[in-house]
Amino acid sequence: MAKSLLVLNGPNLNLLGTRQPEVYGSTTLSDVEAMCRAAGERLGLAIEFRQSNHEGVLVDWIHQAKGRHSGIVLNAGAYTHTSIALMDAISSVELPVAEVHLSNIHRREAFRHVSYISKVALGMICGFGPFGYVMSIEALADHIGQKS
Ligand code: CA2
Repeated sequence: MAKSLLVLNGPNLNLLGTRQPEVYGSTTLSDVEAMCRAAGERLGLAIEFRQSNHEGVLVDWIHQAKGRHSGIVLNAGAYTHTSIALMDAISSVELPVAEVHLSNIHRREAFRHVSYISKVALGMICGFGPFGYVMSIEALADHIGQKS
């Protein structure tokens, strides 16, 4: 069976492409999903793509990834800067996590400079818009030794 990656999106990312295009661009979350699926196909990886506005739901999905997925691409949205629960969930599953942000969080407000996810992620990509998701998938594919 093909290896798979879980692509998880946190709060408000369902609004992508519909509000604040000056900050987050005009690409919708469905467009991002299509880009991830295309990258997965190219690399021979199945992609499961999800979004939730609820912290506990994201925690549950991270737990369930153990044994089902080979890695996680995570844009935790604003929970990035607050959630010890998500950090602990990532530590507990021992799966490689690529943290991704559409915007460059280090060019923005000081409260966005702190990431609890970065403390446990394999690596982090930010500031490249939706292409960051594709880069994250490629980085995880390389990390898990997936050859296309
Ligand atoms: O840059 C990113 O990807 C963020 O994770 C996006 C979060 C933000 O809180 C993080 O600091 C950085 C916000 C996602 C909200 O997305 C929206 C999209 C369109 C309209 C409103 C919100």
